[in-house]
Amino acid sequence: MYTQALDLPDGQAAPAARAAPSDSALQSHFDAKMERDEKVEPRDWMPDHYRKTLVRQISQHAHSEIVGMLPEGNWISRAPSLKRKAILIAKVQDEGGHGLYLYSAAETLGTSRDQMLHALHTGKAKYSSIFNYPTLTWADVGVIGWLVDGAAIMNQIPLCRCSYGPYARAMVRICKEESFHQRQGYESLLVMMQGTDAQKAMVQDAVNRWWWKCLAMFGPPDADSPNSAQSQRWGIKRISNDDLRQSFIDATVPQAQVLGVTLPDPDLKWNEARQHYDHGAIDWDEFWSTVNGNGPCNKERLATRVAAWEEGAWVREAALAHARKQQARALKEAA
Ligand code: FAQ
Repeated sequence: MYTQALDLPDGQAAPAARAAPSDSALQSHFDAKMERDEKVEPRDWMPDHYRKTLVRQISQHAHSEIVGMLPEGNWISRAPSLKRKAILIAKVQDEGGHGLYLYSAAETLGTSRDQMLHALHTGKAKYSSIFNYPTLTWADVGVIGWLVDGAAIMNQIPLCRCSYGPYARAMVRICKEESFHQRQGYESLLVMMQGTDAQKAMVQDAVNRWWWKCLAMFGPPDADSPNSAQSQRWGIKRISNDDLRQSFIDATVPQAQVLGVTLPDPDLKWNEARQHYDHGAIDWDEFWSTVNGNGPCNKERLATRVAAWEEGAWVREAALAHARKQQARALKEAA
């Protein structure tokens, strides 16, 4: 019978403490696995730096999903119809679910959810720059779906092939849902663009405000991206920040044409030789200022998350008390 028990047939002594594989043997085993492009699973040995990089990226990603609920959440009570309200509630709820899968994936690396949330609430952890901008009109909700979710999908499809199994598997489901989010945003803009001049102007204004911020979402240029090279060697990131940004621009320009909006970049032009669109310069000073806490909504976003955590304390306490009662009852019944 198959067993994982450690007992041995009678009379057979346990082998004298088998020598633990040396760090260099473990490293070679890990390197060979990377070479074969195999998945790393939670119980596998991994270098500390690989583990730390994953915890950093996955927890930042989880925080982005949770903080990302806020800009659109502001519009749930103001959605223009019951249909749009139902869609928006479902979308915001999906983002919350993505955060939870991602916290779970990060927990498999030995960092607790409390530790990750503490880092977020004390301003030590990063989350995507994009969620520090305000949603001024209803058109912003459509543009977030079209452009922010569109950029997120472009960045996240390659993460379905990430070398770390739990992250890769979480991303498969997340990408399916993000793809619905992108389409609903685009569809709501298509409807607005068939409306009044004021509605069309509202969409154009939202595109003007979000376009450059979405390009910055992909992270700094490759030459200024300290983590990219190692993350690509480890198969965590499969495609570089600049290449993903370029793919996003190339995919989005024709969509903007169908929609009938202008992307706010006078230097955006098809380059026949490169077979890509050239584009203007991104304001990286503004990006870093936002990443470092000085964007228009950083303080508001963090304060909202901290308040939600504090106001939810009674729910966590009640759930724990209930679990303890159930455990005590089960023990009593078993006695
Ligand atoms: N914002 O060396 P790199 C979504 C930081 S989810 C803030 O290039 P890396 C769904 C970076 O952390 C959106 N910080 O870093 C949704 C690093 O700092 P650190 C989030 C940024 O990790 C839609 C430093 O700059 N998606 O939208 C940003 O190799 C609608 C140097 O950069 C993910 O998190 C930024 N934009 O590449 C929800 C995807 N970019 O940590 C609601 C997973 C860079 O060394 C509504 N993450 N930084 O202190 C990734 O793919 C990568 O982590 C990158 C950055 C590409 C974001």
